[in-house]
Amino acid sequence: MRRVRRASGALIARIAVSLAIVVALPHAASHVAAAPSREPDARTAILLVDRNGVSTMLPDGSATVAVPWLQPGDRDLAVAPTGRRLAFSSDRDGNRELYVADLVTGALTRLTSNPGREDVEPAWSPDGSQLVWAAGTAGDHDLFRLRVDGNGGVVPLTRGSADDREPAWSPDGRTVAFASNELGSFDLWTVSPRGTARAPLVDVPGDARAPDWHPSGTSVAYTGIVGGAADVWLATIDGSTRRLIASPGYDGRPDWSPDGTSFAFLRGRGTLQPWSARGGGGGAAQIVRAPRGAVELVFGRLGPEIAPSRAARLPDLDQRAPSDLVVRADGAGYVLGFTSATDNLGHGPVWLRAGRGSPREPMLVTQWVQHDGGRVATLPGVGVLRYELHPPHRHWHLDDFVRYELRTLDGRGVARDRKSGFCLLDRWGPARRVQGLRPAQPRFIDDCATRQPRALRVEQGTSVGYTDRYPAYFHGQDLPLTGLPAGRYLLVQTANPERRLRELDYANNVSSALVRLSWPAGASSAPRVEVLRRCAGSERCLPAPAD
Ligand SMILES: [Ca+2]
Ligand SMILES: [Ca+2]
Ligand SMILES: [Ca+2]
Ligand SMILES: [Ca+2]
Ligand SMILES: [Zn+2]
Repeated sequence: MRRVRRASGALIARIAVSLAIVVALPHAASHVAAAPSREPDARTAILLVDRNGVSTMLPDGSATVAVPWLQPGDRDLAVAPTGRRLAFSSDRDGNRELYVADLVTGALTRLTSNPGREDVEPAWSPDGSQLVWAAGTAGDHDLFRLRVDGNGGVVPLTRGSADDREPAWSPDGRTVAFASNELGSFDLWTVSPRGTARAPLVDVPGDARAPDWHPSGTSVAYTGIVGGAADVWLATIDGSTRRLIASPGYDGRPDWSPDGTSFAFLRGRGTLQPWSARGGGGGAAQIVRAPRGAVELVFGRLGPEIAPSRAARLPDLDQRAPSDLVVRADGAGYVLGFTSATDNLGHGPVWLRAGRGSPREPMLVTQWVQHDGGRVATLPGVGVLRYELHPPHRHWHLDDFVRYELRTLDGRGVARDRKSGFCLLDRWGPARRVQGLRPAQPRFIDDCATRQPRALRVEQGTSVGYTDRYPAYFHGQDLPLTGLPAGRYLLVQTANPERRLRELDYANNVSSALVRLSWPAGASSAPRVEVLRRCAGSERCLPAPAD
């Protein structure tokens, strides 16, 4: 087993975080960070996985917010009983492996390194020190156990040709329930955490998958497939089974709330939606309408740093499709310029306060998140401001607020922007009109501390309903074309690319344009760039079949 902090996951380590509540503050505060006071208690929340990533919400579906350090394709989420850590599986390093995220710092640890097999479905021990999980290849998995601190090695719990899947550690710690096809079809089994005493849990009708222990330890809810119908069933350890929830479509993947009074499950035909019901199966209701469908749904007790909050007014950057593409000569070659516009369509401002102790130190940025009632939460370590010496700027820039790339249609990068800097202000104009969005009074009308290279405090940001619009060539905002073969390319613009700034959602941060590059008068004369399509909300603005 290897433990790796991913190099390319540097962003993760930097998403530090105390979204802790601090005192109400005056509008023009003269200090940058008041001492945050932690909210001590964790809150019950739901984590929803869809094809764009992971979001959290309150159990009633309100206050949905994206989790910055999880990516599309991450799944099998399991929140530690202690609330501080999240285990999951991901193929972000090329093969599906287990990871643990620290929910306070966002720091990731990879727990497995088995390129020849998938490592999936982690389940916590009740004390939060160990995981059991399933590892193997299609049709043949086995269960294993490890200590999350890396001591003690890996202990196999099952072996043989059966497909052993979806382990769930019992609340008293004594046994692990799982699904296995050892007797032909999938049934519920148990094994001790030492790998002994493998035995059927109960005799179930039909097939059984995905068991989840009730916190009392006296029953498991599971997906039962009987006569082709997938429904949520309950098996008690005294040997009885009964159907808890049924509908004509799929009902399955039950997950008990931490207090055992309700469970979440997935329901639907084709596209699945998040539902919950009371413990006995009554009161079934859809939690929220998930526009992209739901892949997975789990309960967890989350600390205030990551728990959703109805009071937090987070921003939501929305990158408009690239516009105003224009080619010009640059030294001996040619570059492509374009306009970039990033709207804030969220519930609160992008609000950045930077500070330092002396002019010799770096200007470190903290994100401030406004809460209803005037309180503010702080998120330190979200970036660095740099004083820009070149006219007409001569003020403080945030690097890497939007990233620009030219890619081939199969996604290979062929050109990146030079380091683009940004001064976020409300002066660049209104965001595009969106129903229900009420633009705020503009509050960021300064000029990023112009001609103050020795400044100790700089505030910048974007109010709700405003945009950060940068025209072609504005901040070195162009991409080199010289030497690129004629053909079709994607111009991709990504706001907040490292996800250092906390937002409501990240799926709308990317936009792209499909362009055709040609060299009508040869490689030593100006090329031509023609826009074929423009797409907001997608980095893959691919040709329509007719193109
Ligand atoms: Ca693996
Ligand atoms: Ca096996
Ligand atoms: Ca059903
Ligand atoms: Ca966004
Ligand atoms: Zn500037």
